Amino acid sequence: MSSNSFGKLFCVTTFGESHGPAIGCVVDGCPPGLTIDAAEFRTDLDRRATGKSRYTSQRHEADEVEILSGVYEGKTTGTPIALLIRNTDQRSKDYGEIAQTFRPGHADYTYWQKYGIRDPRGGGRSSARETTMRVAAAVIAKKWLTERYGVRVRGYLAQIGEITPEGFDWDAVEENPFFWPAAAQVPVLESYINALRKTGDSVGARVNVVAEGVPPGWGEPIYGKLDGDLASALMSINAVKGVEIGDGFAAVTQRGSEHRDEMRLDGFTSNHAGGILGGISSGQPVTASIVLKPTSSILIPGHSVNLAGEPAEVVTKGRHDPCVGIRATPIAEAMMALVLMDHALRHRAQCGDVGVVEPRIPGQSPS
Ligand code: EPS
Repeated sequence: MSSNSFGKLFCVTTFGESHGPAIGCVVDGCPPGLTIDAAEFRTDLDRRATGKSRYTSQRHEADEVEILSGVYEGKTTGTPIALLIRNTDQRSKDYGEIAQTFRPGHADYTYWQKYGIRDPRGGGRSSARETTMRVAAAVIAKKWLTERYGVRVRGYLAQIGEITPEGFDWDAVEENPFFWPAAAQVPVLESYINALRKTGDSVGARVNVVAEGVPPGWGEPIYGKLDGDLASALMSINAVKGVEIGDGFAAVTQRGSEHRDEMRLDGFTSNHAGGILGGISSGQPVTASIVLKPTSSILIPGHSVNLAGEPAEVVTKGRHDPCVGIRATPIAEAMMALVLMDHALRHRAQCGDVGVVEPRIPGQSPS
């Protein structure tokens, strides 16, 4: 299977299946001298993990990272960094029946059509388990971006089903299992998901991600646009069906006089563009939004076909998320950070000598 790597100068390759012995990644191109140790992966891996609240899959993985290479005496050496996480809580018998059928809305059918063989246990390679390694790789990228440029990447759940935030507070986001920015609504979300679980169904969600402190100049026109690479990276997250940069699809009803972000010497007056103009960062916060479809593995019986070419009815057992968007915030942050780090290195390689060009309109610094 190809296309398991992405990034040009900061290149991440992931490997492994949901119910295999381990998942892992190789991060190639990290500059030498970055201090990193295994304990630093804990926070973001826990933010993404299953089983941390009753509103996600109840699979319990320790997600202990082993650093196999590329780090000596606590510092990156510039050589490939290999990270490994052993799978410990697979329950493959849940997938006994699914091995013979295709879950509607899942990658089961397309993997089968493409390869003629598939690992049905836990969805194999198509499982969201793979996103663990994106988050792990991005711990390195986030740290480097913050230390080197003061960049801060963070996200939040911006919609679940019909519910949107009533108010906004970054501090609230990390204080509830939904990454929801309005604390008063958390009980509403809890009842919503509890009721949804009882029906055996699932629901979609929207996650917003913002990178503050990105300097102007990152991104390469024409075929290496920052927004192009960001859209591709975000779209590669399991279950993502839509990506917006800046105002995204809302731009369809806007006028040019409204959408353009006017410039004053003391700053831009708005950020409809999402911090990217002509594929290059403007110095404004880089903003993106993703839509995740409702989880396809649900308890409500659905029509399908089996391997023998007969009609079949599918009910998915196992420990599935009623809404994959609930724990997608760290994954969206990870993809944003990985793309930004790759482009930071690419900009430095080609244009490192250009330096600061005047006039420079101040961007917003991380708050
Ligand atoms: C997933 C199905 C579930 C989730 C899994 C993603 O796996 P299982 O049926 O083996 O419990 O738990 O998520 C993770 C294990 C993870 O770490 O994110 C799927 O079908 O994508």
